[in-house]
Amino acid sequence: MGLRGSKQPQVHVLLLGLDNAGKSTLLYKLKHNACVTTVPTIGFNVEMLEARKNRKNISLTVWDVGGQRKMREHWKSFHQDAAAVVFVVDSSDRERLEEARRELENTVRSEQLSGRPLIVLANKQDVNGALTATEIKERFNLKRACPGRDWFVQPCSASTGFGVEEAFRQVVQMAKLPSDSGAIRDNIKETVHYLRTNSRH
Ligand code: G3D
Ligand code: MG
Repeated sequence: MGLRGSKQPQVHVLLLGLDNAGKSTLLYKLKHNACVTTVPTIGFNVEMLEARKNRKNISLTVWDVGGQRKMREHWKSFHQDAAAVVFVVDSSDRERLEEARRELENTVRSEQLSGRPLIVLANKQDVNGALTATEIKERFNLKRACPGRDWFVQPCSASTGFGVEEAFRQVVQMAKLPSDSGAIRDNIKETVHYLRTNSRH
């Protein structure tokens, strides 16, 4: 079914975080819980998921564009349409925690993403010695980093599924519905087309 034919609101969500944080695993888990349509991976992963918000069915398009760092500049208008940002952290990787913090800082500083709700996933909670959600919140100093923005830290394990549904519900609850969903539908189609023609890997 073409995207254009769908009447329900479409929102898109960016799935960000360092490599190895668990983004693809999380997307796979979500897909098996709630997937409607999938688009093949072409240097990035994208899944469409169904949800209910404000007593309406909505379509959530979750974009995992981790491998597309070099194309970031091309994503500006696309970022402007993001209903929410999900930032996945490997809570068991203390060595890269500072790198993750810096990456998150860059993300929240991005003008295109200003004011977008932020859901930080403290992933890999199944690993012994993983930092808790509270520890991540404190290490990342989220209170200070996120003035004027809704944010939430959810502990989860993309491998076991612990916390994944809660994370998804939180994303749906915090995502901002677009006032003009038609514009976003077109944008998704254009973006997929753009990535298909420009992906080099
Ligand atoms: P990315 O897409 O963010 O780069 P991936 O990360 O989803 O590819 O995951 C990177 C590695 O972390 C994978 O291991 C994956 O199985 C593992 N992983 C993801 N989420 C969890 C989790 O919640 N707990 C644990 N223990 N491992 C997790 P491999 O070994 O396949 O590279
Ligand atoms: Mg990946």
